[in-house]
Amino acid sequence: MSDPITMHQQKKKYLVVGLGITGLSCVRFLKKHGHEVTVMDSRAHPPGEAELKQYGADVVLHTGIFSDALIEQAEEIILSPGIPLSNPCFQRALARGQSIVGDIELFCRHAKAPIIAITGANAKSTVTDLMATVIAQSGLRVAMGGNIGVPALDLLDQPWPDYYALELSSFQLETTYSLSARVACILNITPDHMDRYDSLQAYQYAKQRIYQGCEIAVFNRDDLLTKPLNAVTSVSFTAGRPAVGEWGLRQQAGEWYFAHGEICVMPVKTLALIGKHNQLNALAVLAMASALHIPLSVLEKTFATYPGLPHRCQKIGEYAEVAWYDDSKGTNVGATQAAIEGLGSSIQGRIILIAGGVGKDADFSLLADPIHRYVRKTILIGQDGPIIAACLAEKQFVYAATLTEAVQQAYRLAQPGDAVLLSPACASFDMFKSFVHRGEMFQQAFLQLQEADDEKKT
Ligand code: UMA
Repeated sequence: MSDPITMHQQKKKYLVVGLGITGLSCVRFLKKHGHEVTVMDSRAHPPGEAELKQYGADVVLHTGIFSDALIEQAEEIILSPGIPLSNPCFQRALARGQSIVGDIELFCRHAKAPIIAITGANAKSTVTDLMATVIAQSGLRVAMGGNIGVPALDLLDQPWPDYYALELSSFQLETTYSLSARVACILNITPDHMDRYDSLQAYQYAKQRIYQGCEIAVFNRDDLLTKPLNAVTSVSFTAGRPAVGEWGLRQQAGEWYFAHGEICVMPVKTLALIGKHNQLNALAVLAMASALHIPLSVLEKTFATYPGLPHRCQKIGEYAEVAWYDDSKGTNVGATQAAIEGLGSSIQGRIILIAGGVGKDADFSLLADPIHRYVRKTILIGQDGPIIAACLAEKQFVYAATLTEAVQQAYRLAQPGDAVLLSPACASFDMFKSFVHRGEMFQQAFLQLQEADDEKKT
């Protein structure tokens, strides 16, 4: 199975730390190139244990406490993103002068096409996917991966594309040194993963590594933490009026436009995705795509049809003049607030909201105002439905025992021009396996409702 060693190198002794999907992709890649690989994972039975066997008996897996002795033997250590570099074993290895890199660094050393790199605390999957769709629609070949779920090294098994579109997490960026992206973008930086970083600044510094060696940096003018800390050619976007050379929003004759400097380039209503947050996402894509000289006509066509990622304010259909949206990924109050405000301000009627589940001690009173402004009725499900109810007036909500019952009630309560929105503001595991499962059940119940209704009519 081994290809000749092509990695500007000879056979080397690697230690792969972590056997999740990243670790497995590293083993696959290194073995394919004829290297010697040992694996170490702190878990007794890491997820990749069974699959590892197919890479040969010589790939030994060590589980349990990380061993300094094993680390010392390695010529290079490949660290999975879930393991912090701050772990004392790896700090000792660095002090000894050992090289510790991540899968993205390995990828960058071998990738033969320019990289579009995207990070942010929120929306990085949507922007990466939209950007990849724009590139594909322009007739170029694109391979997408990274934190979005396809390990970057797996992309090297595909024919060379014209561009790689990578979603990168701060964890991945910590161990990446040779990114040198054609375009690198930080969408936003708000506190996240504070169990891993000492401060917001430490998190910001990890994210800022995306700009290292890039040709063009794209940043969010409304979020100064995203602004490159070092001198680099940059383009910014803003939800406000854009300055010369910048991307933003302008109003002309009562209509809102995506604008470049003073020029209105496309009506905002072209974008099928709803909400202010998605307008910012589109502006980031406009900034990146224009840096790649992709024609506006391609962006217009893609924006008009791009449906978004599943379960993120995804329009799943229209029935009886009511639009239905699956925002099962709305697992916290902030996400549901954004979904209600984004959808509420863009429809003629009002929202029938389905919410509830495992509330994780959140402050649901923050939902009272958007619900008051945009929601006709809230249908509460799940374990913490009553906690949400406590923040609402009695006439504002009803309970449903199951999601299917909630869907049926929503259908009865909705009026033409309204929208039904599943955005639970809660985790799903009281009733479902995951937010994906919850979204799928919602979509299934919506289909069944239409079938049952159509049968009645015939
Ligand atoms: N772990 C141990 N001991 C080990 C190794 C791992 O306890 O020895 C734990 C980690 O602490 C972590 C979990 O196992 O909780 C998974 O870690 P991993 O590095 O093995 O993860 P992978 O399966 O390789 O998945 C990773 C990303 N996961 C993380 O960064 C935690 C995936 O992003 C990514 O899709 C995948 O690589 C491919 O690039 C997920 C994620 O949650 C979606 N990312 C975070 C986010 O988006 O906020 C950063």
